[in-house]
Amino acid sequence: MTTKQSNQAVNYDAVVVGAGFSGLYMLHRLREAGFSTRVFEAGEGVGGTWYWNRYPGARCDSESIYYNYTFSEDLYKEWTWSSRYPEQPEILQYLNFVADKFKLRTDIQFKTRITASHYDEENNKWRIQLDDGTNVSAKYFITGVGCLSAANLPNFDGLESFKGEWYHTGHWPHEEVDFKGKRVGIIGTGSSGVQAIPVLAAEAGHLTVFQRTPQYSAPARNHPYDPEYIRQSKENFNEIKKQMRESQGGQPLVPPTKSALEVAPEERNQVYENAWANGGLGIFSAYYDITINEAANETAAEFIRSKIREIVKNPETAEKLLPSYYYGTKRPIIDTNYYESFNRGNVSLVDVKKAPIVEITPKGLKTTEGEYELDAIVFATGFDGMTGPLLKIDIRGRDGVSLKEKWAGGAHTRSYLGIANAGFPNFFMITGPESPSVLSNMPVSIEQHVEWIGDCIEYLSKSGIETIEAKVEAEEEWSKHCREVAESTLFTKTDSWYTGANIPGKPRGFQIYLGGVGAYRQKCDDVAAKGYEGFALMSSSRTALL
Ligand code: N01
Repeated sequence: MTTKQSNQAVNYDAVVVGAGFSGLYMLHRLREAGFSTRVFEAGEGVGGTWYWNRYPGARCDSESIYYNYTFSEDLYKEWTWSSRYPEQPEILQYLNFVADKFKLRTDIQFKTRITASHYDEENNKWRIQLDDGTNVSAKYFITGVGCLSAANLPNFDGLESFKGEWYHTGHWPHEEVDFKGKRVGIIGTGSSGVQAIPVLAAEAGHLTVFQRTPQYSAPARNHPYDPEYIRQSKENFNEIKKQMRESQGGQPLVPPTKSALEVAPEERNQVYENAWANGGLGIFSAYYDITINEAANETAAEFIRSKIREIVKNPETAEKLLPSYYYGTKRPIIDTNYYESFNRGNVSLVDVKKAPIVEITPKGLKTTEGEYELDAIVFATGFDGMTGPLLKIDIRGRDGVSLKEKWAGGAHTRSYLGIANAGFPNFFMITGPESPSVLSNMPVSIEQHVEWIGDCIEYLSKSGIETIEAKVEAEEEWSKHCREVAESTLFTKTDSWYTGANIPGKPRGFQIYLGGVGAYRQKCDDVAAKGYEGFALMSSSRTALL
C-alpha cells in the first residue's frame, strides 16, 4: 500500500473507484496494457461487496465454480472452491488470492473515498477529490463501485434513541457480533434477510422478523464439492467460459425452450419438484415464459406457496409468509432453512405491511399494533441500487453538469450501454445502469465490461484519440430499447429495487438491461467493431470530430 501523501497533484492514465471484482480486474487489465492506473477503495481491504456484506449467513447464490474470474485459466485452475454456495469469508479469501497473485495492492490506496470527480474540459482531465483532502487527476475515470453498495437505512423516527445495538447487513462490523440469548429484531426479508434469519434464529434468545413483503425462496441445498466435479470443471474451463459468455444469465445453462403452459400439470409439477430437490434457481429457469407470462408465472409461484404451506407448521404464520407478487420479479432467493426457521419456538413473524413500523423507541420498535422490546435490531433493508453508489460521488461532466442532474428523471432515461454517458467524456461505468449486471452472474458481466473498456482505451491510445463520449441519440436509443425489453416482461409490474421503488422519492424506471448477457456482449462488440458506433471520438476535448 502506498501512502496518501504521495497523491498530491499526481496524474494517472486511469483512476478506478473500488477494489471489488470490477476494480481488481480493471486495474490488472489496464496495467498489463501499460497504462498508469490507481484504484481508490474506501475499505481497508479488497473485496467490495464481499468486504462489506459480512452479515451472519452471507453467501453467494451463484454456483461458486461459475462465480469467479475466467480471464486467466491459471487462476481458475489454481483456486478450488470448497462448496456449491460458499460463505462470504471464502469469497473474500478468493479476492485476496487474486490481489496477491497479480500483485495488485501496490496500486490500490485503501481507506480512501473519492468524494468528487469533475471533468476539466480545458485540459481533458478528470480532477478527482479524495476524502483525505488531497486530489489526483486522470485521463480516464472508471467506476467499479458495485450495483449494491449504497445502503438503504429507512428514515424511522427515534433510531438515535435506541438503547440497544443496531446493524445494517450491508455494513456489518468486522468484529464478531454476539447475539447469544438476546432479543433480536430483523427488518427486511430480501436476499440478505432470508440468509441471515436462520443463522440469527439459531443464536438469538428470540428473533422477531418484521416482514413487509413475503418472499419466494427455494432451498439452496449447499454441499461440499466432490473433487471429481471440480477436476472436470477445471478440465472444461474453455467450454464453460464460452457458454457463460454467450448465455442469457451468465451461467452455462441450456436455455429453456418450453412454455410452462404447454406441458401437463403433472409433468410441470415434477419439473418443479426436481428443481426444489436439486436446490438453487432451477424453478426460475425451468420454463422460458416464467417472467413474461402471468399464467406461466403463477404455476411457479403457486408451487412455492404450496411448499411454504407444507414446511411451516403454524397455518397462520404460513399464511403470512405467502407471497403474491409475480415470482422472480423481485430477485429470486435461495436459502438454507428459511421457512423452517418459523417452526422454531424462538422466532416470531410480524406483518409490517398490515401494521407498519411507526418508530424506533429506546426499548425497541413500535408498530401501529404495539411495541416490541429488543436488544438488537438488524436492518436487512437493502440498497439504493444501481444509481445510488454512483451518485454518492459528485461526478460532473461537461459544463459542470452532474450525473445527479442528468439522471434527475431516472437512470433508465439516460445511459449508453450502461457503460457511458453523453456529456461525460472518458468516463466509464463497470456494470452501470442499463447493463445486464445484477440480472446476470456478476463476474461474467464485470469481465465483459472490463475487457470492453480496456480494449477501448487501448484503441483510443493507439489511434491518437483524446476523448470518447456517448452521443445523445445513441443513449436515447439504447435507453428506449432497455425500456421496451423490460416492458415486455413482468418485471416492471412489481415494486422492487430494480425499479428504484424501494427508495422514497427516487425516480422510477427499470434500471437493468434484460436482453441477456450473450446478446448484450454481441451488441457491445458490434459497437466497437464499427469504430465505436454511437460515440463521438475526438482528437481534443471538443474539436475535430473523427
Ligand atoms: O435488500 P432487498 P437485500 N419497512 O431490497 C424491506 C443482492 N444480494 O439486501 O420488499 C419495512 O432485496 C423490504 O421490503 P419490501 C441481491 O441482488 C445478493 O436483501 O420493499 N421493511 C425487503 O424485504 C438482492 O436482491 C446476495 O416491501 C422494509 C427488505 O427490506 C440485493 O442484494 C445476498 C423497509 C430489503 O430487501 C438486495 O438484497 C444478499 C421499511 N421501511 C443480497 N424498507 C447473494 O447473492 C425496506 N424493507 C448472496
